[in-house]
Amino acid sequence: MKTAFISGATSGFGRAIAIRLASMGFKLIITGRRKERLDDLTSLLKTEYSAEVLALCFDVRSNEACTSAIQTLPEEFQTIDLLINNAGLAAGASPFDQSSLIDYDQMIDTNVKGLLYITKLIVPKMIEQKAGHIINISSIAGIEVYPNGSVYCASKHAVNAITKGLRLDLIKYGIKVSSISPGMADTEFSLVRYHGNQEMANAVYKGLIPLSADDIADTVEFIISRPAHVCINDIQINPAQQANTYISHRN
Ligand code: NDP
Ligand code: 8X3
Repeated sequence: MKTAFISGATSGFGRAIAIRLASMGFKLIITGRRKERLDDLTSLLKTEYSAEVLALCFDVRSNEACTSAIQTLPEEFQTIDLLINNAGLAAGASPFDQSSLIDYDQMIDTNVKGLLYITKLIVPKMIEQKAGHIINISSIAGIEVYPNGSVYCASKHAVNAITKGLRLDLIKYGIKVSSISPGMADTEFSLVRYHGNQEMANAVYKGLIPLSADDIADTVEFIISRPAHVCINDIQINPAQQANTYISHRN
């Protein structure tokens, strides 16, 4: 039975990926900061899919917290076959001159440094195993920069550089490294970005059908079900009504 580690499984993509992997028979390590959400998901995965689940409640911005969670994994969860680096967020959407340093820190500490902390702890296990697959959840914001999003876009450009670097350095150990770059998807992403303003979050998706979290779970399933000799390097996936980061066709 294979084991997957998913960061940020309390909502959106991470939650949908956890459910999909449980349905495929994976053992799961799910993480996030909201304990109640982790508890709810754990019981759903156990009841509906008879999955073996380990829930770890910690903030990926703290290397100490990442280290103590990952270095004390129970024996039966120590072999990690699949790492999904998903925890992340956008904080704010304003022109550079009006944007906030607090938001910058949150995005860079979560999307870039958090991803590095987790990966740095799990890669040595994969090297020992001489096998593993890392899937980084990037964004179309990692491909094109859009107005009012310079630091979020920078964080996802960094994720793409890390993905490419990991692929170069880990190829000799038989470790695959992939990324998924989604466009607009209806999760809690916009609510978080607009600091809880539901009206502004709804406006993001007005007049178009955004991606769903299940679309991203489908993409993960596709990537991991390729034959052993195939590595999907990156998949960019958009709503049909979104051409790129700044051109959408709204009803
Ligand atoms: P959600 O807000 O629904 O989910 C984000 C997840 O990340 C939550 O589980 C949250 O858990 C976790 N998370 C955030 N900060 C931290 C932290 N400091 N420590 C631990 N966990 C954290 O958004 P999405 O599902 O949409 O986002 C998932 C990923 O997809 C992100 O990397 C995002 O940038 C990316 N993305 C999203 C797109 C979209 O349009 N929705 C498009 C392209 C990429 P908790 O709050 O419990 O800690
Ligand atoms: C989130 C999607 O539209 O901000 O990564 O690029 S978007």
